[in-house]
Amino acid sequence: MTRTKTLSASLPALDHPDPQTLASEVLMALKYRVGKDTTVATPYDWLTASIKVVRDRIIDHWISATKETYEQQEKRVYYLSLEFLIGRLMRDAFSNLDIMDPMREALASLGVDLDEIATLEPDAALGNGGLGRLAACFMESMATVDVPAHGYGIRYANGMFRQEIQDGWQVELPETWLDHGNSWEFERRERSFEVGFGGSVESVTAKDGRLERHVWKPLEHVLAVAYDTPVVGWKAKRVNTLRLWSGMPVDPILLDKFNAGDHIGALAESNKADALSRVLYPADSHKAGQELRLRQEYFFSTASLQDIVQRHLSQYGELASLPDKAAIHLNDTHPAVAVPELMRLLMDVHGMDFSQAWDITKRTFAYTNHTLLPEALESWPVPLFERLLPRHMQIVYAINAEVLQEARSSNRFSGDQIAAISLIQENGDRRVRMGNLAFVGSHSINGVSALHTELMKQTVFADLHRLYPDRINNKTNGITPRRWLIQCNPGLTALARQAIGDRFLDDIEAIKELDRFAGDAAFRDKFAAVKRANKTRLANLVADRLGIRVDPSALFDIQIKRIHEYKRQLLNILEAVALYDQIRSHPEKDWTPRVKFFGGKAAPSYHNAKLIIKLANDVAKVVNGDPAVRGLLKVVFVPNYNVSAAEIMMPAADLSEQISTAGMEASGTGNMKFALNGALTIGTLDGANVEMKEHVGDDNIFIFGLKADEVAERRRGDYQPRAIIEALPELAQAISAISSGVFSPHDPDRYRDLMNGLYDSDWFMVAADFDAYAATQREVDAVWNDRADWNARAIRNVARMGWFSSDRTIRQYAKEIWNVPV
Ligand code: 26V
Repeated sequence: MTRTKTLSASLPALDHPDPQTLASEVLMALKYRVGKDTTVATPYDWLTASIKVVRDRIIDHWISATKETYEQQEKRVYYLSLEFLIGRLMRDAFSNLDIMDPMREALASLGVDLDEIATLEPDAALGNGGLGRLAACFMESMATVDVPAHGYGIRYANGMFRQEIQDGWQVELPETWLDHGNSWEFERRERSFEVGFGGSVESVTAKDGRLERHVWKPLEHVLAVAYDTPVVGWKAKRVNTLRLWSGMPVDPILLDKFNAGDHIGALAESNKADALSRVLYPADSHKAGQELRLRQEYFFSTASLQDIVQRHLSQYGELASLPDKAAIHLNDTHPAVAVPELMRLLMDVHGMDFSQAWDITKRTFAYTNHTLLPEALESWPVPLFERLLPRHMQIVYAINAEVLQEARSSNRFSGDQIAAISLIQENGDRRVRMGNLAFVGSHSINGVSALHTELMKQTVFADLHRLYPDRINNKTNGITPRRWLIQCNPGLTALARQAIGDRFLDDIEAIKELDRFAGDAAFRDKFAAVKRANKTRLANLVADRLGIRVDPSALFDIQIKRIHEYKRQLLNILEAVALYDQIRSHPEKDWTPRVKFFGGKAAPSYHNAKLIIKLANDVAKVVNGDPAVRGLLKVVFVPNYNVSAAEIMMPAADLSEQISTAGMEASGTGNMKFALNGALTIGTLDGANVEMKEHVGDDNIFIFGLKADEVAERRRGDYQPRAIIEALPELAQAISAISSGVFSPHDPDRYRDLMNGLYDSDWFMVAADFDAYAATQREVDAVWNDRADWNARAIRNVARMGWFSSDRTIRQYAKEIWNVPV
C-alpha cells in the first residue's frame, strides 16, 4: 500500500544569506579549512573555500533528512550503478540552495570571479555516457522529489579518459580528477566491509547429518571503504547520499606480510585492492569481458548489500521486512551479481532457506535495461565466474533450476525457448547471462523509452517475458531541468521567468505556458538574442581552443555523444562531404551557412569509432581550408566532450542530430537536453525521439528514415547497399572521395575498408537512410531561412519538453516500481 507523504515539518527551511554573511563564511573557510589567508590564496584555494561553505550549508539539511527517514521508518531506495557521470557540483549546489547571486556578489567583494573558479572544479567523469549521466540526473531528481535514496558506486581514481586530438587522432590520457583532493566527499573509514574472492565452499552439517548451511571460504580479501558525497535537490528539499567505494588492503600496512619478509607479496596485495577502484572501464557497449571488470562488479555489489543489510538490521532487527523498507535498483546488469549475493547473505549468513530468500530477493530488486546491442549484453564464462565466486555459481545454478522448473511445468515452452530462458548459455563456451539473472531476480524490469521497451519484449527477453508477463514495464528517461536548463542556460531561464513567472522552476511542466509566445514577434526576437549569445560563447571557445573561426549567425548543427557506428556520425559526415561537393560545384546557388559540430569519445579498442573521429577531423581540415567554400560550411570536432562541454554546447545548438539506426538507441537523453534548450531535432524514429515527436508535434521536429521494423525487415531480407549507393550519385561521390584519399592525401587508403564496409554489408543502414537524411537537411535549410518560423518552432520545443524531466521519470519509478510515496 502506498502511503502519501507527510509534511516534512522537521526539515530546515531554506535560508537566504546575504552576500556579507557568505563572504565572511568564505573567509573563515579559507583560513580554517584551507589554512591560507587572502594574500597567498590561489584561485583553487578560493574554489575549495567556496565548496566548503556550500557543503556546510548542505550538511544541515542532510542530517535532518537522514534523521527524518529513520524516525518515520520511510522506505529507502538504493540505486546501484557502476557509473555516475556527475560532472561539476558547485554550481548545482549554489543553484539548488538558491544562493547563486549572493555567492557571486560575496566572491566579487573578495576580488574573486565565481565563473572563473567554477571552471577549476574537476569534472567528475565516473561514467561513459548516457547510462552514467542518467544515474546522476536521477540522484538529483530523487533529492528534489523527496525520495530517500542512496546511490552506490565505485570511487574510481581515474574516471573516463581525457581525450586529446593529435593530428586528428584520438589519444587517451588519464583523467586524474582527485589530484587536488575532493572537497565534496567525506571519507568513512568506519564504514568498510570485507570483500572476498576465490577460495572454496564448505558445507556445514548438523548433528543428524543434515546439510545445515554453506560457508564460502574466500582466498583473497580486500576492504571496501565508503566515501560519501551529499546530493542536494532543488531548494534543498532533501539531501541524499552518493556512497562510492574505494578498495583497500584488509590490513592497510600489511604488517604480517612485511614482517614475514614478503615485501613483494605485501605490495601485490595492496595493488590488487587498489586496482578495484583504479579505473572506469571506458568501453561503452563494446566488449570488455575482463576479469577485473567482474571483480569490480562484485566488489561494489557486495559492499553495498552488506551496508544495506546492516542498516536494515540495526533499525528493524530482522530481514523479512527488507522488501517493505528497501528497494534496490540495478542500473543495467553491471550489479546483477547482487542477486546471488543477497541470496548468499540471506541464506549463508542469516540462515534463511532458499524459498524465503528467493521471495525476499525478488521483491527487493528491480532492473533497468539500457541497451539491446548484443555485444553489450553482459555474460561471463562459467569457469571464470566459478573461480572468482564459487558460492555464487552454486546459487546461480539453484536459481536456474527453480526458474527452469517453473518454465517446464507450464508446458508452454519448447526446448529452444527453455534454452533462451536459462541463466546459462550453453552453445559455444558456457556463460552466465547477467541479463537473465537480473531479470529473474527482479519484480520489475524496465526499458528506457516506449519503443525500446516494446523491442525488449519482442527480442532479448521474449521468452522470459512470456514466462513472467507482468514484469516488463516502461520508464521513459528524463533529464534534470536544474542542470540542463536553469544552470546551463541562464539567459533562456531569465527570459522564461519574465514571460511566465517562476512556477516552472519548481514544476518544469509549467514551462508549457511559453507555448503561446511562439506567435509573439517581440518574444521571438528576445529568444533569438539569447540563442545568439549562447552561440557566440561557443564560437569564442572554439576560436580560442582550436583556432577555428565560426560565424554565430550560421546554423549550428551539433552531434555530441559517444562515437559508435549505430549512432551514425558517419551518416552526418557523408552528408557534409556531399554538401561540400555541391557547394563547390554550384557556387551560384544560395547555400545556407552551416557549422557542423562533432564531439565524443571512442572506446580505445573500437577501431572504426576511432577512424570516424579521424575522418571528421580530416574532413574538417579540407573543408575549413577551402576558399571555394566561402565559409558556407565549417566542420568542427570539439575534443574531450564531457558534461562541462555539454553544458556549453546544448544551449548553443540550432539543430540537434539524433540519427541512430532505428531500433538501436535505447532512449537517448542528449536529444532531450538540446530540445529543452531550443534546438530543433533532426532524427530517426528511434528511442525517445518517438515520444519527443508526440510531445513537440510533427511540425516541430524533422523525422526521416527507416523505422525500427523496417530496419529489421531489411536485415532479414537481402539488403543491397551497393545498389542503393550506385543509384545515388551524391552519396557515391562522397564515398569515393573519402575512399580514394581526397581527405587523407598522405595516406590514401586510410578509409578504404571503412567505405568498403558500406558497400558490402552496411549493418547500420547508412546507405538506406542517406537520401532521406540529405533531403531532410535541405528542408531544415528552408525552415531556417524563414527565421520567424524557425524561432517559433524552437520556442515550442522548449515549451513542450517539460514532460522529459527526470522528476517525472523518478515519480513513475517511485509509484510503479519502488512503492515509495511521492
Ligand atoms: C556496457 C559496457 C560493456 C562493456 C564494459 C563497459 C560498458 C559500459 C557501459 C555499457 C552499457 C552501455 C549502455 C548505455 O549507456 N546505454 C545508454 O543508456 C542511456 C540511458 O538509458 C540511453 O539514453 C542510451 O540510449 C543508451 O545507449
